[in-house]
Amino acid sequence: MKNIENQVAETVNQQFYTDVITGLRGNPKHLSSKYFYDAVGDKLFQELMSCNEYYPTNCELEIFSQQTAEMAKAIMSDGSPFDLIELGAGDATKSSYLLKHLLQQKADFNYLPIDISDNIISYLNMTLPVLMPGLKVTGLNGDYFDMLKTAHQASDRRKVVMFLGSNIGNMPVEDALDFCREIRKHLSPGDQVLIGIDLKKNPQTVLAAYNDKGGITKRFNLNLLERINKELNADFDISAFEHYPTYDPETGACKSFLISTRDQTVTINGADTVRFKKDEYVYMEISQKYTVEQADVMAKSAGFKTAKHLFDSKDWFLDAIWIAA
Ligand code: AVI
Repeated sequence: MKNIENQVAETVNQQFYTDVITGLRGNPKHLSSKYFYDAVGDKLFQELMSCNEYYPTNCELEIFSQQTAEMAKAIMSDGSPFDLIELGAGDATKSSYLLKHLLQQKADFNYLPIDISDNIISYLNMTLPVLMPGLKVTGLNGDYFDMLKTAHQASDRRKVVMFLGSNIGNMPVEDALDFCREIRKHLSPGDQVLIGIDLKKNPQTVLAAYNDKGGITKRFNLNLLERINKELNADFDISAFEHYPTYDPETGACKSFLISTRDQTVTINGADTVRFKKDEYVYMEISQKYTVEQADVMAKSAGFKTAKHLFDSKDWFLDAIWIAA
């Protein structure tokens, strides 16, 4: 067993190494924000979610806590039994409001959180049934689409797939559409998607959320260099990189970069060298913002019909319910 676990860990590490080398040898240099989330990154993201400037979490929490009944009614649909699947469930704080309400309504459903972290899945499998007696939880640990396939094969109940937190924003627009199309492929007509999408708003508000005064977002980005140092035996001088967030209100693309403050050479894995020119940038992350119309177009292009829009009181964030056509 240990051997298999070691092999899996090695494969994951090999992928990380390949992605980092490919990204830093690319033109322009880039790193993937999916690697932000090691133990330190998870903690920094938690901190970020409760800082003043980072609004998306609170907006979506407001929707889940204040419009629970409306959301639940749409999801319960004709009252037939269903599987409620959550992609990237995290600690399920937001979904807990919905789960509690569905239990009170005596809805017939199973909750299937999917996450690539086995720690998160074990935690949810253990804690949720204690916190919400009567809740049927089957956590699935693995790749989103592999696990969606597993869920599809395991039961013929209708499916409701949740993808919250504007995680869809961490993909460029074309990839986001492909992702939604891929979800659609794993569903049957009438199945639903509940998706959280951050909306275009005052550009200063967006930019401030990714440039918080306390410097948490900066540390969140720089932590990926620390992670490369630790896990891939590299020698990044963290103090020689600056955080540079941007927001383009025309395209809705909010992007983060790290800028090299001097000419420098970094060694990775003891042998691979990467040169940085003074002022050269590394593209780190996109957090795409949409208009409501763009969200509707994405739904339609991916094979869904928009059934409902739920907004927070500032109209900054959208939770949309789509039905597979
Ligand atoms: C997880 N994701 C939706 C966050 C976002 O807003 O793009 C990650 C993040 N990056 C910087 N701040 C938050």
